Amino acid sequence: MLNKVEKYILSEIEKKGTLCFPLIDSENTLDSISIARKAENLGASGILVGGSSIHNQIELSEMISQIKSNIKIPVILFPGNITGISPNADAILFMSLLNSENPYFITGAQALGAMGIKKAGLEPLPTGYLIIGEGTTAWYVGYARGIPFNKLNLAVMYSLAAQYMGMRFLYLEAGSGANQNVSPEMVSAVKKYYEGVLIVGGGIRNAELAKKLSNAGANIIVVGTMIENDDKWEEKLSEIINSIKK
Ligand code: 1GP
Repeated sequence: MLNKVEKYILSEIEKKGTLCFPLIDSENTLDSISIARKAENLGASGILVGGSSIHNQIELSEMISQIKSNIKIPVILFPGNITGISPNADAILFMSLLNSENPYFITGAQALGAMGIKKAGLEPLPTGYLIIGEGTTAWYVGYARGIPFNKLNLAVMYSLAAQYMGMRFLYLEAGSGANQNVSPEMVSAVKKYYEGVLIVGGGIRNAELAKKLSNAGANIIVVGTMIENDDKWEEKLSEIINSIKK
């Protein structure tokens, strides 16, 4: 049986087409409440909170409860490790970094975190996480053997494996602030086979690219660094959201 947040995501995709989930990194963002509020007003469907190097769970939890009291859309954890778990969120991308060379990031952290997630009543969204390319923090921290950007067939193989292992979400990740994004060609190759919710992120900063990824089959586009770094982020986020909706 699907739970509340997953049902909501599926119905939003049905209604709106490709969704945008802004990512707030609790350690780099000072103005998280106002960002979350503005993003919701601009049409974001959910807020991801997380990052590869979160170390302060108390700060994370406080930030999430403040965000939650200001918005209606779900707050979903995007953990890089067990330190990224907070009972205050609505759901968690329960991710396995499938192309890691370190079993800790494939099943170890998951086992350590599972009981806390159960006790907190957090909704787990079973997610295959694939890191494409090299040199980003997620790649380094996760001991990823990055799938080369041009090896579409490798991404397809892992994606289908994720589906066969029961993962209803798949995240193609170029890494936060990446210079190169996951290509529309890779997204469309994966989409031909993978039958779950396809999330794409890393280095997406403008509507033109977001539109191409949406046309290629992305169901959710994640935008993080652009919101943190660009003075015109509201205008650009609005363009992104408008360009990917049905
Ligand atoms: C990172 O995919 C997300 O995990 C978002 O990437 O910060 O480059 O938007 P950016």
